[in-house]
Amino acid sequence: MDFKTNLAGIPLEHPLMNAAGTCKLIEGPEGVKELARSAAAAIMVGSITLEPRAGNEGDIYYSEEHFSLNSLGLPNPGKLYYKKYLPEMAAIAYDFGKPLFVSVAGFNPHEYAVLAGLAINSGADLVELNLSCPNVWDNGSQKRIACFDLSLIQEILFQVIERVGLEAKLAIKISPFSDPFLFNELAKLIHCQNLIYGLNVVKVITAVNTFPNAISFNKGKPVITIGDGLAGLAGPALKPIALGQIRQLRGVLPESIDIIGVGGIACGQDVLEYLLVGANAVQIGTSFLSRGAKVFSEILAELV
Ligand code: RRO
Repeated sequence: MDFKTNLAGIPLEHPLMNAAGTCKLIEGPEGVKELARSAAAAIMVGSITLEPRAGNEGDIYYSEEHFSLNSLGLPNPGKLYYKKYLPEMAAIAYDFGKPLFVSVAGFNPHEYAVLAGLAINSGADLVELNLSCPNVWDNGSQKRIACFDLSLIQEILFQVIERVGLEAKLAIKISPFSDPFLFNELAKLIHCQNLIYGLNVVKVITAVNTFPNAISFNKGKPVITIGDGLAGLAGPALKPIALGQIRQLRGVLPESIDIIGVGGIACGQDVLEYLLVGANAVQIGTSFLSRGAKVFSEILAELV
């Protein structure tokens, strides 16, 4: 059976790839090589930030049968590292005939623009603007999650386009929206941008990032030890939420904007459900972390 697909015109052998935040666990070009050798159809690197970040300290990842929680805090070696190694990563992906995608996370619109420019100049086929990291804490207060502030999204897109031009393939990754009206507002923003520039500026939406600020206890103590125990929820519990998000997005977006589904995919049936609600491709996070790179061939075999 043929599961060929494409994202923003980039052909993919099938819809499966890793979610952002998973490649960097195997650091650098070696991580990309492992994914290149796996059955994943594309390779996602990042999220990357301007400055190197050690990430949060303490118990920052927890996983059980029904969900995972994380408060990693954007650990990554920063812009200078990626300036040196991204071209090599892109070359590895190219050698294996796979596209390289890069997820970027700024702390303001200028940083998104600089990082998107770095990714494109280093050979990335697509830049995923991570507008939805829930886990950045500063002196006990949480940084605003960008996707909930539509004027901030607008400014980020404006500065990114100024930097990378209209040819660059841009995706945005959002958190789950519990207010259904927000989908209309996001679609309107995207529509206005398209009118201004005369083409699809955002070519792909990745839905969804982890559900922010979940908490779970073990023996009376939060399993995550930073941010009062609050952390991003992923895994099987996120799947029905993510499927609903994609169905709603598909209802308000033009067909020309593609959707990557992500949340709790663990088997071929899960992928089919994502395709049924309108996803063009899917990303695998929690299952990749627990099962390793063989997860792509296992799920692909079930799908076929
Ligand atoms: O690094 C993280 O804590 C993190 C990120 Br950047 C993200 O986008 N989503 C998430 O659940 N964790």
